This record gives sequence, structure tokens and C-alpha cells, in this order.
Amino acid sequence: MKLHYFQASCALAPHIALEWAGADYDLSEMKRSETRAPEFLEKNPAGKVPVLELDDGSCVSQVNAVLQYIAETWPDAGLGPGSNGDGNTENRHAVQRWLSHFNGDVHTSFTPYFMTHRFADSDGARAEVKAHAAEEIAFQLGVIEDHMAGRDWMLGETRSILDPYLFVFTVWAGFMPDRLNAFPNLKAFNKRMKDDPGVHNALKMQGMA
Ligand SMILES: N[C@@H](CCC(=O)N[C@@H](CS)C(=O)NCC(=O)O)C(=O)O
Repeated sequence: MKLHYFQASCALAPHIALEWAGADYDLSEMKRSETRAPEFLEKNPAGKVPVLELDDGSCVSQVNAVLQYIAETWPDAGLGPGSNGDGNTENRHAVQRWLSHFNGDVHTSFTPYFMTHRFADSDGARAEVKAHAAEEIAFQLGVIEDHMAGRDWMLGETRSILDPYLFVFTVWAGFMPDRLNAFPNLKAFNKRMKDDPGVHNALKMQGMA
């Protein structure tokens, strides 16, 4: 199996999950500009990483689907909803709720900030888009900051597929001028993750550590 990614993208989330799962996998590093190449569009018509290409040639795309595929394929790693032996519906709903929030609200708030050229042409308009995006990012990160008060991991005491995805947002926030200064709980979480051997491996493989 092969994970298609580019450096510091959201594909870092499944990359960490593969490390935590103890999976045997290869990496295929691409350039951001290659996501619209015909060969890549055959793997994911949406033209985005991550893509997890399986040994039979089929592909799993979309962050949430790839993360859930990893949790289900390596259940012993305990990364999925109810896989800690509790099996409860509350936990399943929490995982779905946060995956949706992450993918639909938080991830998309970063897009106009880092991909501003897709949203406006003039320098002035781009500056406005970026400023508004920064406000939305801060609002969405604030929701998770509050949730993380008194918690080590998104689900409390047990790590799950949510944590690598949250880690990506904390990395991206680190590229912004104010970094994580307004979010002490997320800052502590970022450090906790960086201290984890699997996270360190993934960052090293991506040339980020
Ligand atoms: N909805 C997609 C979003 C993935 C996404 O935004 N990927 C970015 C990297 S973080 C990407 O590949 N961007 C390339 C592009 O838009 O050209 C998912 O959940 O996988």
C-alpha cells in the first residue's frame, strides 16, 4: 500500500495513523502542482491528497475515509470509534462529529488563507481574503481549544484517528504569524504529539523534523 502525499499537507494525518497502526506502507511524495495531472486524477478525481493506494490498485481518498479505513484495517491499534473495548454509540457519534467538524469547518477555513490565489486576483482583495480567513481559523480553532481543556487527546484519555488530523491544524497554525499563542491547550497538544515516536517518524519521513 502506498500513501500519496505532499509535505505538510493534510496527508500527514493518515501518515501518522499508519505509523500508529504499525502498518507496512510506502510513501509517494508529489508536488502540489501534480495534483491535477491526469495520472493522479485517475487515483482521486478531486485532485487532492491524501490518496491511499491499496495493493490491488484501488484507491481510498478523502481524509476522513482514509483515516477510517486505517482504523478498521488495524483494529488492534484502537484508533477507531468504539475500538477501545467500550463499543459505545456516544464514542461513535463523537468521532463522526469531530471528523465532520475537522474536514468541513476547520480544514476549509485554512484553504483561503494558504491558497489565497484561488479566491481573489488583486493584492488588496487577497489581503482581505487572508484576513477574513485568519478570523475564521481562529474561531474554529477556539472550538477545539475549549474542547481540549483537561484532555490529552480528542476523545479524552485514549488517542484516536482524530488526533493526527488535529495535529495537522496545529502545524498549519504554526505557519501563521500568531502561531498557537492564543491556544495554550492546542500548543500543549502539539508538543505532546511531537514527543510521540510515531509522529516523530512521520515528520522525519516528510522532512519536517
Ligand atoms: N476534502 C479533501 C480535502 C483534501 C485537501 O484539501 N488536500 C489538499 C492538501 S491539504 C490538496 O491536496 N490540495 C491540492 C489542491 O487543491 O490542488 C479531503 O478530505 O481529502
